Amino acid sequence: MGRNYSSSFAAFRTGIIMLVMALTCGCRGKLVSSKWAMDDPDYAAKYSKPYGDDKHQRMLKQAVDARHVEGKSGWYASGYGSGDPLTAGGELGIFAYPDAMVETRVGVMGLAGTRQQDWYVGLTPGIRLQTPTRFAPFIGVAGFLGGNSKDIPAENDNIDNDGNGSVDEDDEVRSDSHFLGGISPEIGAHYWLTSSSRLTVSGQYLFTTEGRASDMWMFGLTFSVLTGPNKGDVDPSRDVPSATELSTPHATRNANADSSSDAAAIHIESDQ
Ligand SMILES: [Ca+2]
Ligand SMILES: [Ca+2]
Repeated sequence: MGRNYSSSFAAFRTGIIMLVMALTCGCRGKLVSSKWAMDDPDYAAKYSKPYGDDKHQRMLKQAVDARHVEGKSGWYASGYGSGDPLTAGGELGIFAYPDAMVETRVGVMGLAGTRQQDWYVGLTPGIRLQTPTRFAPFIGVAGFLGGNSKDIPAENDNIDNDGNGSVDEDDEVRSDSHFLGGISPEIGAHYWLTSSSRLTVSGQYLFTTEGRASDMWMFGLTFSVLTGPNKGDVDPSRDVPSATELSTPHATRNANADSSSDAAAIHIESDQ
C-alpha cells in the first residue's frame, strides 16, 4: 500500500517536473510578462492603451489577468497515471469557459489497468472552479462512464453462442461486456503558456462502481488550446437572419429594398 502510494506520488512529481521543464524551455523570459496575452483581441482591447500614472499597478494586473478566456472554448489532450491499482489513461475532449472562473469539459477517456479486466473506454464530463488568472489553481469534479467487451470461453454452457449450429464446440466463445462508472473530486492548476495554450497538472480521486478497493488517485498532465471565438468576432451590427432566410436556401437579402419592411427585403431566387 505504502509503496503503491509512493509510485502514485512519483507519477505526480514527474508531472510537476515536466510542467516546469516545459515552462522553462518553451517560454524562457516570458514566464511573467505584463503583455503575455496581447495577441488575444479581447485582452488587447482592455490593455493596449498607453500606461499612465498607474503603470506598475497595471503591469501587475496585466501579468496575472486571464479573463479573456470568458466565452471561449477549445480542445485538450490528457495523459493519466495511477500506481494503485496500476493504471494508465488518455483523454481527448473539448472545454469551454462560460465564465472566466468556470470551466466545463467533456472528453473521451481510455483506461487500462484499473484492477478490473482489460481496458475501458468512456465519456468523462467535468466542471472546475478556478481563479481567472494566468496561473490558475482549481477544484472540480468529474464523472466517468465507460465499458468494455471481450471474448471469454463458452465451451460448457449448453448454448450455441456463435449460432453456427454446433453447441459447445472447441474454442467457442461468448462476448462479455462490463461497465465501469465513477465520480472524482479533482484538484490542480493551469498555467497559460500563451494567450491560447495551457498546461495543466491535476490529481483526481476516482470513486468507482467496483468498490473502494478499485478507487484510485489519478494524476494527469494536460495540454489545451483555446480556439475562440473572440468577442470582436461577433459583429453586433450584423443583421439577424429571419426565419424565412434560415429555412429558404436560395433566399438573399435585397440591399436596395425598403428597410422599413423586412418581409419586402427578402428575395426568393428560383432555380430556373
Ligand atoms: Ca457454436
Ligand atoms: Ca457454448
